[in-house]
This record gives sequence, C-alpha cells and structure tokens, in this order.
Amino acid sequence: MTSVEPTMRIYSGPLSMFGAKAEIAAREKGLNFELIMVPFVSDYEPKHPEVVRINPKQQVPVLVHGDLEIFDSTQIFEYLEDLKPVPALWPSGPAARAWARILELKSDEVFCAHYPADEFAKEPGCSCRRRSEASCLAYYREMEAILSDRRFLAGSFSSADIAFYMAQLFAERMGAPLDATTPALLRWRDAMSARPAVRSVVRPMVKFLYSSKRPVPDFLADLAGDAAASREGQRPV
Ligand SMILES: N[C@@H](CCC(=O)N[C@@H](CS)C(=O)NCC(=O)O)C(=O)O
Repeated sequence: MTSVEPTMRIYSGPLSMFGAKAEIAAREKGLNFELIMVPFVSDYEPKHPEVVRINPKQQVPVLVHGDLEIFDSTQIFEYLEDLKPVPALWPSGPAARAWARILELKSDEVFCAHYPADEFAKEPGCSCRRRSEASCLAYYREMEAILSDRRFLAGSFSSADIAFYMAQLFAERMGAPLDATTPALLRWRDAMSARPAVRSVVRPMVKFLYSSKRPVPDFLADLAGDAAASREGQRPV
C-alpha cells in the first residue's frame, strides 16, 4: 500500500536548544520526519528562506506537515501531542498538565533568562556573572525539591523534562554546572541522557561543539565518539 501521509519537516539548527526540544519530542513519539539543519556559524545568518517565510520571528524550530506550517518549540510540542497522543508527553488530568506546561514555560522563559551568553562570557567573578550563577543555582534547588519524591519533573516523563534538560545543558555550557548539592537532579539528568531519543539528538550537537572548538560539558563527553579524541585545546565545562 502506498503511504499518502505527507512528510513532516522540522527546521532546526546545530546548536538550537529549542530545535532540539522539538526533535526529541518527535523521536520520543516515534514520528517520521525530515530534519533540515539551517546554517549556523556564529549566528543564524543567512536565515533559511523557509524559516523567514513561515516564522515572523525568523527563528527555528519550524515544523511543516502538509499544509500546516508552525513555529515555536512549545507549539510544536502541542501539535505532536495531538497528532500522536501515545506515548503521551504531557501527564494526564487538567491540573497535572497545566503544572507540567508551567514547568516547561519556566524552563524556557525564566531559567533561560538567567544565563545570557554575553554575561557568562564575562570574566569569572564579575558581578553580573555571579548573579547569573546564583540565579541558576536557586533554580536548580527548586527543581531538586520537586524531584525529591518523583523521577520526572511532572511525575511521568513529559515535555517539561525535555525542555529543562536542554536548558540545563546550555546553562552547563555557559558556566552554571550541576554539582553534588543537587543529587536528585544529577540522577534525573543521567536518566534523561540515557534516553535513546535524547542521545540521538544530543550526539550531533556534541560533535558540532567539538568540531567548532566550543566547550563541551563533561557529562556529554561519552556521546562524542571519535570527535572526543580530537578535543585537544578544548575546554570542557
Ligand atoms: N520561543 C522560541 C525560541 C526560538 C529561538 O530562540 N530560536 C533560536 C535558536 S535556539 C533562533 O532561531 N535564533 C536566531 C534568531 O533569533 O535570529 C521557541 O521555543 O521555539
């Protein structure tokens, strides 16, 4: 039988944490899609023409599925959940789902706001860097408390975990690592890093970090394979 399903396309970038969120969700759900990586050197210029046409913010991720053209990782989560409800990436029940969505929003918009790249690029010890580090630490402690009686942030594995995993990975890169003061969070991150969908999205990202001589968080070093052998001169974080 010939399939009449249109091919789903996800536009992402080699260092896009938001694109990675969308891709991980699609892989967790076992959906077939074509991944289009937009050019990225030190920024996202030149913009991919499809990204410019579809997203007025000119950002990835963008998803195209038949006539549907949408953008924003959170909106993509919602579409994928409606398209293929099982396995669910939101918990069941209105209150649990609302709470999970708030955790996802906080991860993207509150936690991520704590570590603007230019702040972390400043000298260690400068006051804005110390403020960013302290804010990240406070957020880690909040997540640690949530994980005291559960394996995943919203109870069952959900998009809230995907969002915070990617956000924390980027914070680690920028200089706000997890440490032994948040053991539940470390266990949660190990469990997340072991998921096949996560590994298949993060592995090419780590290879890109190595090949472009950017720092790679130590907890991801095993994902790099051969690329790790050439990490000479690269600063792990
Ligand atoms: N809220 C958006 C954020 C998207 C976003 O910031 N994308 C970045 C890459 S991770 C981007 O395309 N930046 C290029 C630009 O802003 O010009 C989402 O969740 O998708």
